[in-house]
Amino acid sequence: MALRDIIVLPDARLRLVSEPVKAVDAEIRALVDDMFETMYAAPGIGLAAIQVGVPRRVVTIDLAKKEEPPQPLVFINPEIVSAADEKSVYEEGCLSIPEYYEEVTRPVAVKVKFLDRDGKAQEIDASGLLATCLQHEIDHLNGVLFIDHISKLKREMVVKKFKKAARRGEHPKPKVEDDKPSHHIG
Ligand code: GNR
Ligand code: NI
Repeated sequence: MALRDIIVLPDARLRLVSEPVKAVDAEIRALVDDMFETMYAAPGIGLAAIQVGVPRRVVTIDLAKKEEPPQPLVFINPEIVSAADEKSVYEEGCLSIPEYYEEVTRPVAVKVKFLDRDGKAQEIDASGLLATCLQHEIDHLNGVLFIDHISKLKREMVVKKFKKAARRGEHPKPKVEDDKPSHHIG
């Protein structure tokens, strides 16, 4: 088990379309173990392999609250089979866009087929936070970020902020909501 580094905006790898897993072997299970360790340490409720720089279709999720026992969920090659017409709004965040949060509208429920960590085909009817999180993670596998679902103005402001932080070699934790013209901060 090892902690892996989480890549952040504007890392171009976040825009890759991840490749399907051909066989759920020891290497994939080691990746899954590292993803859980990294996700719990962050902490986050979900992680896609590309967020640790691995362009494979692997997702980990754990929605258990701090005081509850862990409920680790693994989704390999997940595919949305169907989505509810009804939408829900949730304030999302992303470990690859640290400290930025915005409301995203998505289907309130999705049916997802996937392989489990034994390589066995499974299907799940997800609703609520699990549906939101699964859609957020499956987006990552397709190079899509939650900021792609918000207004262009907000998205461009976030991307600009992270590009500037990267140029300056800053630890990428800008506070986008208190954005001020750069001449005010030097
Ligand atoms: O930790 C996370 N929280 C979260 C909150 C609302 C909607 C989605 C998420 S997933 C996120 C971790 C992450 O970046 N996964 O890709
Ligand atoms: Ni994310």
